[in-house]
Amino acid sequence: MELLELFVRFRALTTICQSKMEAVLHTALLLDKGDIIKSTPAAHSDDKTVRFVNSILKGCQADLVSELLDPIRLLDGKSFCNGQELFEFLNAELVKHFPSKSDALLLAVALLQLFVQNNYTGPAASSSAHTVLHESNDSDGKAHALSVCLLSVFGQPAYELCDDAIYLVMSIILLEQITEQQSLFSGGNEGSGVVEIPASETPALVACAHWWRARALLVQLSLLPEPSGLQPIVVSSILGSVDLVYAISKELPSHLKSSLEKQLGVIYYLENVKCSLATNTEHLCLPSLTKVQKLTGLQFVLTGARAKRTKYQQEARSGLIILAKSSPSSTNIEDEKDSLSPESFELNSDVLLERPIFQSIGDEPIDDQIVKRRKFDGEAGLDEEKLLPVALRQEDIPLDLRELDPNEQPALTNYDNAQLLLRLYVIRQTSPAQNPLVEEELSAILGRVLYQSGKKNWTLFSRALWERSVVETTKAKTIERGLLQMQSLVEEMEIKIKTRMLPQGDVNEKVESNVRMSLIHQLPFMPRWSLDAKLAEKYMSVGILRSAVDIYERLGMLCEAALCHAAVGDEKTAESILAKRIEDNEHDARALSILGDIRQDPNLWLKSWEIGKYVNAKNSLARYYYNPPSSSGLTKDYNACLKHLNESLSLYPLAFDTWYFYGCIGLECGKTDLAAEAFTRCVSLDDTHSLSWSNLSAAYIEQGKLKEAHSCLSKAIGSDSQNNWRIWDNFMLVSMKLNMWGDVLLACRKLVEIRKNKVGEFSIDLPVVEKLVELLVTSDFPSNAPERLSHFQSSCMEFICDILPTVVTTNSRCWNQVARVELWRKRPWAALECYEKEYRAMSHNPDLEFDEKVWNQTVDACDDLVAAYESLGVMEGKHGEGSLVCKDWKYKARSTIKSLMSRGKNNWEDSDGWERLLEMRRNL
Ligand SMILES: *[C@@H]1O[C@H](CO)[C@@H](O)[C@H](O)[C@H]1NC(C)=O
Ligand SMILES: *[C@@H]1O[C@H](CO)[C@@H](O)[C@H](O)[C@H]1NC(C)=O
Ligand SMILES: *[C@@H]1O[C@H](CO)[C@@H](O)[C@H](O)[C@H]1NC(C)=O
Ligand SMILES: *[C@@H]1O[C@H](CO)[C@@H](O)[C@H](O)[C@H]1NC(C)=O
Ligand SMILES: CC(=O)N[C@H]1CO[C@H](CO)[C@@H](O)[C@@H]1O
Ligand SMILES: CC(=O)N[C@H]1CO[C@H](CO)[C@@H](O)[C@@H]1O
Repeated sequence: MELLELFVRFRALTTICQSKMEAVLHTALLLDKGDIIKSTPAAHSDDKTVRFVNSILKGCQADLVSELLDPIRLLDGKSFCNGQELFEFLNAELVKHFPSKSDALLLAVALLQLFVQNNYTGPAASSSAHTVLHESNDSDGKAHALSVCLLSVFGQPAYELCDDAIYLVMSIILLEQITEQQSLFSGGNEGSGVVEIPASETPALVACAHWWRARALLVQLSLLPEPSGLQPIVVSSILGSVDLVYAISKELPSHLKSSLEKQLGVIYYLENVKCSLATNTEHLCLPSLTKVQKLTGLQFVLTGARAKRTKYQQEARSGLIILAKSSPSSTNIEDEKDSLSPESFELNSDVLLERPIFQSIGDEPIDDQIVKRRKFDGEAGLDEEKLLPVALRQEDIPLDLRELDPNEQPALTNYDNAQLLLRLYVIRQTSPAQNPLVEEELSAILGRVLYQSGKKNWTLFSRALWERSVVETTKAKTIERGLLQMQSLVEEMEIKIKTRMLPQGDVNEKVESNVRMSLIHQLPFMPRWSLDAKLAEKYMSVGILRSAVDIYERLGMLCEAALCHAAVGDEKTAESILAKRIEDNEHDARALSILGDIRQDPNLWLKSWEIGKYVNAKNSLARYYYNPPSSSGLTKDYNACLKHLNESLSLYPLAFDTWYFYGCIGLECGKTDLAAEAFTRCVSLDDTHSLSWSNLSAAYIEQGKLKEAHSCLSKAIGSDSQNNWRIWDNFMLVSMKLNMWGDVLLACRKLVEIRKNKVGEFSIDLPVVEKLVELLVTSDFPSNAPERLSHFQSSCMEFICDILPTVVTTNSRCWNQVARVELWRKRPWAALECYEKEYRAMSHNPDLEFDEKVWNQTVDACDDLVAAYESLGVMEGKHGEGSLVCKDWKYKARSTIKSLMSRGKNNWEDSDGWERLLEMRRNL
């Protein structure tokens, strides 16, 4: 009896350990860290799971896949008519052969990693899926073609020339089974796709499977020309809540829990950013980047520096530098796989790399534009919650960073390098293209990643080199060098030659694949063909059509090749390439739609939508009906346009541009509910888009919701780095309707600031100024000013009395307002100056002698001035008791009238104005 009880207890104990052990193993796998397992005593290497996990971590996924799949001869003697058949077969067979979730998960991971190895990082495994799965020799790669079909989404074919697509399909199917989610391959794409992973109810193993599924779907997305379908939504929801981490960490043994939870948190946030980048929702990244930075303790700052760029350059120029330092505690967590460190190599190879030598740091003025772009408020200190915190002055640089040697900055941890690179991608994706200042910032980031002491990490280093050459191609001076670098990197990564630029791992293929796979799920995927495609794009951008087309044709990217021809006006060739493509593959909805774009033929778009639900076909249709070509005989059709956009958005709601267009049309045709909904979606995708905020407010104004409109406009001006005066104008009008005079004043001031250089005194909104002055002068001027002035009073005074006089010239209504405020401030001498200035400006007008209107106005101004002399002259002057504003006011008034009369004598002696001047002189 006792013995039995003991036995039961023991079993319970071991199963708990088993499940904890499993959580540890899978955490190690997610983190790509073998040492975690070694540090866990319960892990016996004879355990099957431990062995499998270890072989994936060592980069032997190809062996593992062969070991598990070779014996079952999955495709032996099988044939399939279409993708669905293949899917159903795999769906049934895989669960039959791998009923245990744990085994299934390991197989899924191995398959995914093998697919990535074969197409993204290399070197390719020696045996192909064809062999491993025992596909019959005469089937002619049918399984691959059908797999590509399955991976295609909404009419966009997945990249056809990728290797072993069936591995990815199998991996995704297994992961869908373990997580018990509806398969995205099953055709019926009902449901929202949103995945919920409550931390307490989801077993760690299942949470890991969700995580790997997100990774697998991101791989799938990287095979498509544009993000589309439910995949982005599924991935964003899996990687959308940190509960994913807690679901796993709750099962970790206590001695490892906090450290592993933190590391999982780091990769979770990194992958969250990667996901936003991949689904074009990059505006949502900043909070996650901030979290990673807090977790790893990275300190960094962008600041000015003097540097010599090449050894031939004599003088140092000012430039930008990133100072960065990893936290000492996170350096310990990360083990460096010493044995795998690449051989050291020379970075200063003349042609390819030149390392800047920094001289002084932090006392260089930073270009105004950078400061402005970052909306840095000019005050001291450092706002850390920015994509790139900027230190304007040396004293703003945190102490730790100020002490760094700029030419020998310490190695950063891999995660810190990765987060810097992700920031680079986010900045690039959210900034206007070809902006030289942005390129400078990007170069500074890349410089920091490339030039650091210590070992180089293959993934990070090759990525940084690649991005650096991409940046070089955007500058006229370095474009050729950039293209050269890109070419040689493409070659190096493609063919395994011994090279100069990239660190080489061990010659052993497995070890090398392992090194190259590290961090692959934390950085945006860069499949082999995308490097070539990028090079082609660059060739195209500098007008080297032939090279670009050659590359695209070699890559089998025929739509892109056609677009190149179309871009240089050779539509005939473009059409014939596309027509041929459609003939060969009638399911290519994207090709059909692009052909439609070239021919402006609605039927092609309709067909594209019909066969593949290709979203851009709907967008093209909408544009077409919004602005039909005159040859079509059609007129603008709002309803058709809205209907097409509605269908496009129902299918793919993450498309910012489409929502924006939808909303603008809604505003245009008076559908304000629709417009409000559309712009609300826009700002939820990018809450820094001031035009969307402004348009959303326009919809609210139409609906009479002024409060809402006002708060939208506050957001709009908060992120209006372009100084769009219309937004400020709207803000002013709405604030006025709500009697929010502080905001009215703010906007009125801003409008003058923005527009004075263009339109001078017309930047002043007179009725508003008059209203503001009215408000001001009806309050009491406090006796002991300036201390007791309210904010509104002092700001309004500053605006009217200090700013306006620098902008107004002849507008007497405006001068009157200034004078009014000066009087209110008990400064009659200053009020008198206003009339003098006004009159001086008027009387300098050369038209005075020909244009009676000008003459009349000048007489008016003279009248005002004379009246002012009369009423203000005798008041107490600025020097206090005993002094006068203008002692000889009578003399001045007379001579003013006299000089005007002498100028008008020739032309205006009989005019009414002349009479008035005589009258004035008599009255003095
Ligand atoms: C397929 O071809 C290879 C070599 O071409 C041959 O070794 C193998 O036996 C063939 N397999 C089948 C099932 O015919
Ligand atoms: C590169 O970084 C990854 C991730 O931390 C690490 O596993 C790998 O060992 C590093 N490689 C080298 C050569 O340092
Ligand atoms: C499309 O129209 C339907 C019916 O009017 C509406 O329910 C739906 O919300 C609209 N979809 C979008 C994305 O606006
Ligand atoms: C100038 O003012 C007089 C009245 O003071 C008026 O009769 C005349 O039309 C005005 N001339 C112009 C061009 O405005
Ligand atoms: C189409 C393509 O670029 N396929 C590549 C996938 O990756 C392997 C290397 O691992 C290349 O050999 C293939 O050419
Ligand atoms: C009222 C308003 O601000 N409408 C704007 C909405 O956005 C479009 C496109 O940017 C502008 O042209 C409209 O003026």
